[in-house]
Amino acid sequence: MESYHSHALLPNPCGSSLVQNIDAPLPLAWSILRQFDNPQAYKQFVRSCTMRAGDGGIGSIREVMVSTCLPAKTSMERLDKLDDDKHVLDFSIVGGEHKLVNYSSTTTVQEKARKTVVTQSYVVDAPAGSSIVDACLFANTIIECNLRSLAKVTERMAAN
Ligand code: A8S
Repeated sequence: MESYHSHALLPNPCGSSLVQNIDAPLPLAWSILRQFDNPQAYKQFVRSCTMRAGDGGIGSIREVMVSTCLPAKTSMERLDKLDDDKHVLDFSIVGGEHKLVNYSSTTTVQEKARKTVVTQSYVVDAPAGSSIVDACLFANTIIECNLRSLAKVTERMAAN
């Protein structure tokens, strides 16, 4: 599983890996996470999402509208990998109005003692005019929120 999180090195990248435990079955967590056309199912800062190419399979492109509270407006994102057997999802940011340059990420889901462990790793380049450390701190904060929200949503569904 760890080999999925080794990203190719970009010119000036930084990256990180975040882990979230979910007290719910893996298939439920994966069913929410795998919907590339519905990121707002758990991503709190996503206002809406429009498919620009494809219907949610590999190569699909979505345009995400970001909440007004953030220093970003839109993000164009491509699904690079979706493996329903190994539970791996890769996507890259290919455009939009925000500061994450050359961002690409891998998310894996694993089962541990009837619970679920989600790991999301990413790489990103330093944006013009702000430091790589700031870019990483920002990305980490968003991803931590997303993963916590995924846990909440999944656990709530499991309880019903
Ligand atoms: C993800 C991870 C991130 C998404 C960030 C880091 C983003 O959607 C938000 C604000 C931005 O400035 C960049 O897995 C961008 O979605 C919430 C629009 C890409």
